[in-house]
Amino acid sequence: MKKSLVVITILVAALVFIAACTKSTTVSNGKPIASTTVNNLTATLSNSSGQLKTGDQEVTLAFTDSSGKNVDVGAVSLNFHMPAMGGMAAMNDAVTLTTTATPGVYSGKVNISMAGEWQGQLAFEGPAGKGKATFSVTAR
Ligand SMILES: [Cu+2]
Repeated sequence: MKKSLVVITILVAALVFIAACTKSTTVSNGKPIASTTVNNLTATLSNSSGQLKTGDQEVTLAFTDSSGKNVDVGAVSLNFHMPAMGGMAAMNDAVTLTTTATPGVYSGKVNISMAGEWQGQLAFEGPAGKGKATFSVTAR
């Protein structure tokens, strides 16, 4: 009786562990915030809500070809730029991007300093060549 309880406890612990592992390694693209075409690829920015907000947050940036397959683009940079307006200086909030287990899918962290319209300035260089694009996103 005692022994079977221990076995069950270990089994449950193992299942929880597997679930936790699966969750962290599975790339969840969430809901799209914005997407843009770069060369022959589509770059999609997403997060859990599909909405860029102010403050610290995590986003996912994924590159796909016309068939929807993830494409590794090598080194990527994404900066959110807001031009100067009125008495406010231009603002730049760069996204810190890291690769994930899935080539072509990048995990990003950014601190959006204010609500309003931002220009996403995207660039990459690597196995898929060189690409550059800008797209607009409204942070709420
Ligand atoms: Cu601003």
